[in-house]
Amino acid sequence: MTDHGQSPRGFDRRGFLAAGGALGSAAFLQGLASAQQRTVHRAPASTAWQRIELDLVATSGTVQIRAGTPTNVYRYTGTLQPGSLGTLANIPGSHLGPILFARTGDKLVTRLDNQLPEDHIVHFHGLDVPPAMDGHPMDQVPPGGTFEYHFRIVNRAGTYWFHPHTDMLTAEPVYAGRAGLLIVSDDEEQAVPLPRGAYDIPLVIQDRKFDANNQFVYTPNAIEGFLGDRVLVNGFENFTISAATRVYRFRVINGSQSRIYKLVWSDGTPIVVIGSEGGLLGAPVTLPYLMLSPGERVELWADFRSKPVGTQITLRTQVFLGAGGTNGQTPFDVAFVSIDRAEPETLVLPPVLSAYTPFNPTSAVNYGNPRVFPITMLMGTGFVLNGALFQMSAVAPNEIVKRGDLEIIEITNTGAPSVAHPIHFHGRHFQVLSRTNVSGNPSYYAAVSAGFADHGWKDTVLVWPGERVQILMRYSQYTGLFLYHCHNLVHEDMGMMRNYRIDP
Ligand SMILES: [Cu+2]
Repeated sequence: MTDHGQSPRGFDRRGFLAAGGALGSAAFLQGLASAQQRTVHRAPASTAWQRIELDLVATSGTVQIRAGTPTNVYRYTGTLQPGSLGTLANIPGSHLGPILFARTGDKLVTRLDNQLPEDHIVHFHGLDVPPAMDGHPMDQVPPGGTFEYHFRIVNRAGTYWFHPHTDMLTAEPVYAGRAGLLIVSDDEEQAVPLPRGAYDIPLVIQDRKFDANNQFVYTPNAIEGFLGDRVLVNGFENFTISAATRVYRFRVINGSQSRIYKLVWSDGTPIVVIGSEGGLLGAPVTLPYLMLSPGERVELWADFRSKPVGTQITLRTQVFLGAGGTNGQTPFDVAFVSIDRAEPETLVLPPVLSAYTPFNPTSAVNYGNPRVFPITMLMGTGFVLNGALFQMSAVAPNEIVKRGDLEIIEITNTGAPSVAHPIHFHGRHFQVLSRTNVSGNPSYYAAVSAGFADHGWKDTVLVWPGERVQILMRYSQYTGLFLYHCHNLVHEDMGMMRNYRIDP
């Protein structure tokens, strides 16, 4: 521990906070590395699937995020039933978690126990599950209630997460601390020479505001949503990674309410993306910067082998304009990498990461006639999708689709005030087909458009003001009601959410 202190005891406020952040990070990383080591030694999924039984309690508590008074939080605590072969990492000192490691094909049985004084339901974000297991608000349970999820993980390896999806009560519980990760592996992913264990690190980025007594302050508004004045990673301030001269795999999750990030490395190294919401890309993609909106995830390849020991590199978000309100107008240091030891490294960036075939748009059943969902604003209510506020179980005629169909969906953001919206579809992952800046400010657009995280399998897509974005989605084999909504959680709670229905 470095002593930054100037007081006689060596602990001024700044020094204590810096050390606290680093210690929190160290404990987090250590716990995670050992959990991952245990996970990768499991029997391959191709020979046997495993039954994972997870008890998940939605509860409240306090965590020591900053010096002084602990912060009151909402959180999940997780316990695996004996005999479960998945691996669970609870994150000491963080409001986030737990992190469940599983494999494609595993049967996941989750018992949610709502020990909070409000209704609650959990959604496993990114998983292709039957509607009854999707955490629809119609399934939310009252205080003291329980809900049992039982489904097979059919998704490929990737970084998924779970969070509340309660009717009009998603944003604030997530803000108060409720969110966890589900990291899925499979044979294809295991066969790729990538950083693993202590070199494979999730970074959950969330902005927050604290009052003078270290409590979270929540001040949402209808336009920009909620923007904090500091950025936490994995629940810690000044999240610092004590790194070797090795290659790291960072799984970056934007778990913020509303904040969009324009991520860069402080030393000018380009951003190398190897994965998206639905796991590994077909091939690595190099970007000058990366736009990451709430709900979006990427996996980054970060190669520190040529950095001298003693180098400090920062993952930063840069200023950009035009996203709505003040979103993007403040730069932040997000996470710190301190390269403090030399280690040999043999990994090279694989030119091929996975079997990935782009859909052929001419194969879509509605080629030439996309299904259009406009973003507009209803006066007196807020932003809406497809012209109407969320209705618990209703669908409009143009929200009924057919199981297994490949379709082009077009989301337009040309009829509402200039606010960017991350649009998330439950059910199957999709591919981004095209973007057209129809009416957006060209200079604002030019400063962000080279960094959209559009590659690979997606479940959330950022739709910029003035844009028309087309995606290609093959609907799930599961029939029934699924949600699509804005992942600006404040907008979602205000009704920027609709059902679509998959018919047989
Ligand atoms: Cu929105």
